[in-house]
Amino acid sequence: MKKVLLLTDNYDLLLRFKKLVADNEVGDRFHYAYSPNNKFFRERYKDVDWIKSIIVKNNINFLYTNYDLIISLHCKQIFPKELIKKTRCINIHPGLNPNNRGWYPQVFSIINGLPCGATIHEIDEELDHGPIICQKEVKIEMWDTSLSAYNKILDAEIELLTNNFENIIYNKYKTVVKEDGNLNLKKDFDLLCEIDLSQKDTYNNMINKLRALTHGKYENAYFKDDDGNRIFVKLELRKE
Ligand code: 0FX
Repeated sequence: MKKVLLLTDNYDLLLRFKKLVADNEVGDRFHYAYSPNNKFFRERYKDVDWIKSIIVKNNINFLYTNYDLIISLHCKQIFPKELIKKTRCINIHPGLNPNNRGWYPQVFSIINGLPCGATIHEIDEELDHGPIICQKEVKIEMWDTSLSAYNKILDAEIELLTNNFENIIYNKYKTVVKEDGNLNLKKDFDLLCEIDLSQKDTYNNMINKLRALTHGKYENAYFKDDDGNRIFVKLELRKE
């Protein structure tokens, strides 16, 4: 039996995934890797052997020769066609496919009202697309920001992994194919961030936009002052 490779660029999820592997006593089957342009991982793991950086597109032969399952847990690299044809690749995605596939699903769900959640699916040639293994919807409340919604989604991802761990590793699941849905890219997120102060809209839409762009330390939403400087905006919401 070949090994399983977990590819991730998310530190919190890596720690939670490792605990799952330990709980299931399958540590000897797993290898770990991250993307070389991930500065945080590069610094943190420069002196260890158990996790390495890898450029997926440059290592296709190595990957399919050594692994019969590759799991992307928020890995920022696109898996090449040749790799996904030769070995089983699955993606843990922070969105409820096929709604708002792609970049930051909860941001777009807060704005367009489409359902949000977590999906585990086989990787095909399109982004966040492919036969669905399991998924869980997460309810976004009126007082959620992008950050609070995102935290619930990460919990849902871990719950799905916990409940389907063995089935995923041993390829004992049935998949469901859904319609294509919609896709948002990084450029769509960047476009959302500039606020046009002269735009007229309902309070509902304006609050939704600002809470969708409120995510902890990140400076997303902004307007420009008379000198062209960006003034960043965040929204604080508190339920009584
Ligand atoms: O890793 P990830 O949680 O997810 C992203 C994509 O949304 C996902 O579809 C893809 N499968 C995965 C590989 O990459 O993204 P992140 O860790 O860069 O950001 C997490 C959240 O932080 C994001 O949902 C929104 C927020 N954020 C992030 C950045 C970099 C912001 O609000 N502003 C930012 O500038």
